[in-house]
Amino acid sequence: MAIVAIFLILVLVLATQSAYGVQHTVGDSNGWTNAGDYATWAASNTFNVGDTLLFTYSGSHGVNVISKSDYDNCVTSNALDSYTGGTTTINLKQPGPMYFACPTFGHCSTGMKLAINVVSQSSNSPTTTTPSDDNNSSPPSTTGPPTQSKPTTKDGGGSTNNAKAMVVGFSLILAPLFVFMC
Ligand SMILES: [Cu+2]
Repeated sequence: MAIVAIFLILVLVLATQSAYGVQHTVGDSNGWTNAGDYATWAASNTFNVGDTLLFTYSGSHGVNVISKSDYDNCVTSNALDSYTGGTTTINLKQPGPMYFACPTFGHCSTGMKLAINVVSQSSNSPTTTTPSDDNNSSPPSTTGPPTQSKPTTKDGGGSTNNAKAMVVGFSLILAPLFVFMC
């Protein structure tokens, strides 16, 4: 019965996350390290308002939220927000660019920095997105069905729909399992 309970909790967690947005694990399975390529990682993700960033890192690292000029110059002493502890979740609350860097000396300059552009998911305000750079020509995501185009500002919610489809799929797999075990 414990296994069933774990499955149900898993489904619940997935369902909750799909309702509140997609969680982007920074660096995917590699996490937040000084060996990552976060420009490439950011380009392969679409960040919508309501999504979250998950930083996972070892004790020698941290996460600072910084300004664009500090990002460009790898200055981490004026952090807007600063996080430590190995697991940091950032809620993407508003559209626009966000900048992060590790405050440990030397890490930002060796690539431990991340710039993302958060886009508005609502279709009724398409003009509020992409304030500065026009980098929306990011390569198609490797996840998701190939027939579905990359969600744009006009066609928001695609990734959320993907997550919902995943939950439905999960449930379809788990339902017979659940019946079988009871
Ligand atoms: Cu670091």
